[in-house]
Amino acid sequence: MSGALQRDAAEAQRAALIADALAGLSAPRKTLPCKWLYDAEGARLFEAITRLPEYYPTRTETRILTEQAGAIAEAVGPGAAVVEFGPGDGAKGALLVRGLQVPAAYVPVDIAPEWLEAAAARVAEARPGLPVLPVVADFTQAFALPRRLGPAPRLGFFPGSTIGNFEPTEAAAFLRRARTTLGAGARLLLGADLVKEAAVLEAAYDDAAGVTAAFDLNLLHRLNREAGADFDPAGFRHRAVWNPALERVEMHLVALRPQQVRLAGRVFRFAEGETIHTESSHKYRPERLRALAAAAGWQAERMWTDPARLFSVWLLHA
Ligand code: AVJ
Repeated sequence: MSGALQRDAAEAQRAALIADALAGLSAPRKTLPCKWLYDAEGARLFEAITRLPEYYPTRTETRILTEQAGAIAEAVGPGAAVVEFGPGDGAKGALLVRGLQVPAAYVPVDIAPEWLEAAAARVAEARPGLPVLPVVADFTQAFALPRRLGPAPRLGFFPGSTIGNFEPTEAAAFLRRARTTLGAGARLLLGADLVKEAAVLEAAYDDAAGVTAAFDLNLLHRLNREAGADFDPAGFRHRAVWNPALERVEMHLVALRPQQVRLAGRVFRFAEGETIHTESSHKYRPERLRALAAAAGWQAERMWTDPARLFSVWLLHA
């Protein structure tokens, strides 16, 4: 991108952050969309989270993808065009295409072009000669696949339990759109974290080393940096709580004392103990995941899990 275009994109992003913050902090129960957790510092902290002893999802899913690589390849068959929604650093995409039987292409899809390059390079290295066709798009909206894919059977890939960040109705909408994007006869390999003991879940989102707390509190630093707010991050603490009725872990920033914060010419008041809800991570019982998929036009073909049944990897077909 040219310098001017990059500045326009950054300015549009700042305006969207301010609009979301004004709306979220005006709500009766204060909230902020979790996507704003992932600036450069947030992405660095999330990467550190994936290596924490308490945070089991990344290593468990990687273990399932590694140990079941043969079964996955067999179920998918040869010649698949792999379309990954939000490839991150490409580590899981590389793991997948390395195990598949002669994949036709790898298509990483992300709104941030700088992330796509890293993922594309990593997968190209894992499978030399495989066509890699990055697409810059917001995968929560409709987008077109590259024409060059031709009639190769599509395999969508959405690992990491990122689906858990969506509200259930948004998750169903995403799955329906993915089905439309991938087309008739497509498959989808989907990672979903499973419901388990509250203590295990809460520790995974509130680790002893405080990395997740720093990740959550970075949102206030970001609002100060990019939206001109005057949060005192020391006036808040991170809390992770399992909500058994909604089967999700919620992250909140809790005000430690009454305080007020200025943002874009407005003043927001916090009572002691009042929270900003910053992220939800939904966990899925297998029967609920199957029902969610079915409501969006997908049939469950296979489900793989680990011996402790912490995490699930699904192969769905349209
Ligand atoms: C990136 C959505 C998979 O919900 O487990 C981890 C984000 N937040 N710790 C998750 C997250 C705090 C993560 N996902």
